[in-house]
Amino acid sequence: MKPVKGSDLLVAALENEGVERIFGIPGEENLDVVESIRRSSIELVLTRHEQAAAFMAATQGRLTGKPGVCISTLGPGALNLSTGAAYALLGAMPMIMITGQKGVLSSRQARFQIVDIVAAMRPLTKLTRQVVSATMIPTLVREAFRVATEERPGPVHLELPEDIAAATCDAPPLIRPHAVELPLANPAALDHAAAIIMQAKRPLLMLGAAASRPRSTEELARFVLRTRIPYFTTQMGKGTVPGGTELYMGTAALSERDYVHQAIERADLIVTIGHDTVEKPPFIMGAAGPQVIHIGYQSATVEQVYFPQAEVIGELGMSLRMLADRLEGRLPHAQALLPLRASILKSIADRNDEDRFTPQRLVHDVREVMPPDGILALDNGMYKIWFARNYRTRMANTLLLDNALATMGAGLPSAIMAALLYPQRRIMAVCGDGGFMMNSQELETAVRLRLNLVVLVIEDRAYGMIRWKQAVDHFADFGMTFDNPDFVRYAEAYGAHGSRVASIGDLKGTLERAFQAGGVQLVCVPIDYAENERVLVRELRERMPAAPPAG
Ligand SMILES: Cc1ncc(C[n+]2csc(CCOP(=O)(O)OP(=O)(O)O)c2C)c(N)n1
Ligand SMILES: [Mg+2]
Repeated sequence: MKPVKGSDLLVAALENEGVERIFGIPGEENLDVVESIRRSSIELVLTRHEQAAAFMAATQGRLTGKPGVCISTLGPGALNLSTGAAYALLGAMPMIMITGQKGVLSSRQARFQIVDIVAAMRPLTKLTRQVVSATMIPTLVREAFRVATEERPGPVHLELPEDIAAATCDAPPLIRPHAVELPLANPAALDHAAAIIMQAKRPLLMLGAAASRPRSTEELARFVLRTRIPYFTTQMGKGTVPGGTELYMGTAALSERDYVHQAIERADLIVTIGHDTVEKPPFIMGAAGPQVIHIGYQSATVEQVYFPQAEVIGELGMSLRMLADRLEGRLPHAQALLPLRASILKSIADRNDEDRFTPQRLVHDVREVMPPDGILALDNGMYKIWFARNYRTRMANTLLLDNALATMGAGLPSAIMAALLYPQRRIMAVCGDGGFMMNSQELETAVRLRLNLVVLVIEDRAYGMIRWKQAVDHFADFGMTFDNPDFVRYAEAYGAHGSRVASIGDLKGTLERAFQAGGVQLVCVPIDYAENERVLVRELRERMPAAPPAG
């Protein structure tokens, strides 16, 4: 048998898993792996910060269901992956992180740069392992991909010390991946849920984060269309019912009081599909009702605000088909809450055509330049609530937002990933001036990769979201404002194109021209956040909770 090097085995095992790209920044401990990548079919995508590499890899997992892979050096580089690990863990995105380490068989540099990364990754991953022999690499890589992909998906970390990467061994066989079908829901659970749903007088469906998994969206939409029960979505469940727009009641971007809660408050039964309680609660369950049925890949975690009375657990798509078989044509009250739809959607869209830089107008104009399959990748800031609430989606995963870790800095890297995966689709990153600057160096990556990408930077010269919360809680306006670079010249310095929107009437045209011109285009737009207070505080406070329904 021909001896093979550990790093070659690693890369062969990654190719065996169908990996096409690895994102990251190598260090000297990864140089064997870099050399093995050079001689492989895998592309090494260099980033300008490891955090961005992890956001990209996680987003690949989110969009395709197949783990994205990122790589870093030991200590400092590996620690820079940690926010990305948490992003993937909370967001249920399959991802593999490979980090280097000093040799483990001898110690010629004492403790220089050594941090116990396997331990640091423990609370941030589903699995974290040090590779201690080259022979084990095929097994560990297959296991890493199995664990990362399995419901609930998430990040896995492998640490490859440099001497193990350089060591040779008799080539152990690679383990071929195979498809694993998930178990279907138990017929008794389906019968029980069907009985409850048939008795409901005012049922409502809710589509949650797990409904956005690429594997489940088709059957899920069919379930909605067959039962014809109106639905709302969580922030991360948007777009999961293509063709079901006439049953869409809204998105729960706030936990209570928003217009969509008019329907939620009146419902006597909410059937949640794929809800993951990492999301900010879309509604607050209370002792008085409504009843909740949880349908998911996994049973519901019990929370103070979420404790479903019945559950249907199993592969979502097929389980929903079997449930629809029991329900179709037997739901006389399915549409009881539908009459509320028009007024809810009208209230949400209120003032979206005013000639001011309001968040509503911004969302409206962005929607107009995005085709149905265009992807928006949001960073975290005040505008996220407005996009979650007001941006209408027709397809799953066309509004990528993070309502789980809710970290700043992921908007641009996740948009870069989407642009790499779908070069034919329109991709836009939407960032605040705070969040954009947390990973703005990745403009260089986007330009180097020759991507077509629009980056919309919303400028209020402040950490607007926190400033708003400060005001809502009656604190003094303090400590939240800053100055910005000239974003147009900043973009140009990277070799990107920059433009500034001077009047709201120019926003749509500027975005349209940016897409048509191609390349990396930064568009800077001011915002008037006075609407936060007017709508999200005063207007919604005045909206009385629904009176208890008669009968
Ligand atoms: C990494 C990280 N740091 C801090 C926060 C807390 N935080 C949430 S939103 C926000 C302000 C965002 O400012 P900006 O990106 O300018 O958006 P804006 O709200 O002003 O539109 C902050 C500081 C966070 N979510 N993530
Ligand atoms: Mg800001």
